[in-house]
Amino acid sequence: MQPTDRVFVAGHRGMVGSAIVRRLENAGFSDVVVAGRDVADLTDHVAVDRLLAEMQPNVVVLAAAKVGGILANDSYPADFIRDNLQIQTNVIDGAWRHGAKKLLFLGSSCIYPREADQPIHEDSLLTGPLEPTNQWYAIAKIAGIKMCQAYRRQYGFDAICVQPTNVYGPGDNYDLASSHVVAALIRKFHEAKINGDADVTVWGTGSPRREFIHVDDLANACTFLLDGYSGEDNVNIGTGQEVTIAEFAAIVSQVVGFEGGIVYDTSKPDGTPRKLIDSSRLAGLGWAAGIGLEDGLGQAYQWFLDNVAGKA
Ligand code: GFB
Repeated sequence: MQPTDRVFVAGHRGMVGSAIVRRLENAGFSDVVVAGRDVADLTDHVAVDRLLAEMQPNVVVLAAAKVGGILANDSYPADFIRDNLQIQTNVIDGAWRHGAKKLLFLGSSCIYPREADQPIHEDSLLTGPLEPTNQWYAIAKIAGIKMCQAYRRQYGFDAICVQPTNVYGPGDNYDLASSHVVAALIRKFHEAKINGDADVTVWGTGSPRREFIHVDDLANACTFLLDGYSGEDNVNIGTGQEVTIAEFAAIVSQVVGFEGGIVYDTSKPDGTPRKLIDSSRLAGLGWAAGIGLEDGLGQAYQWFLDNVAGKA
């Protein structure tokens, strides 16, 4: 990938897409192109075909997806499988047909079997049953990976696939019904501090383990791979650090400055017990995450204060 390439970032309004746009612009890319839903609904193949015919990107980053936390995934299975299959099919096929030379597809660590050996190596894909709460989203993402691999084999299209671990950072979704745990707990601890509440309710038992990556690290890894990686094998993107949800809640409480207690709502699902991904393939290529969890959470909390807190 060259700074003169026209790079289409699909999903530029989302947390990951917007971080990739920032990263490309900071790296001197002068022809980064985007299209909001008002310009092209990515679930509509006619609209996507027209968009890519006009845009003629050299490189496509597919960061557009219907995403959400554990409850949203569990509550809207049809939306998650349909929207994601449509978006990725339209964009991958359209990118190839309109002459893009490279595409990066963002998957998710939930594509791996629920009981996969830890840390989860890329080769665990399709070796066992999925976590039920997010199987619909996972199946769509697995189909996207297989589509990239098929286009690479049959058409020689340089489509690469990455699997980030759980992502957080500026631009996250803070709606408690659809957010992931990081945004949810920043919001809950902040509001409890402001309201003087005695405690904060955390879903599940607190025992699941998660690995979190700051979105700026993820964007950095994506541009690193666009520059230097071309292969059929998936690449995991993680930090190698995991925490239990209980440990994580204690860290968020401290970052936010909440001094009350934590209670657990065990009527809510825990989801996958553990999903530490094995990022040694990426490390072998020469990349490592640079943002520690507490620093990253401090930045995320500041973004929340500047952009979300106190706003309707
Ligand atoms: O981030 P999260 O929603 O998704 O939840 P997953 C992670 C863990 O945090 C679960 C717990 O064990 C939740 O029960 N948790 C505790 C909470 N309190 C809260 C809360 O207030 N809100 C939320 N949302 N969680 C998602 C998948 O799984 O991970 C997606 O559903 C995607 O498909 C994404 O793969 C990366 O880590 O469980």
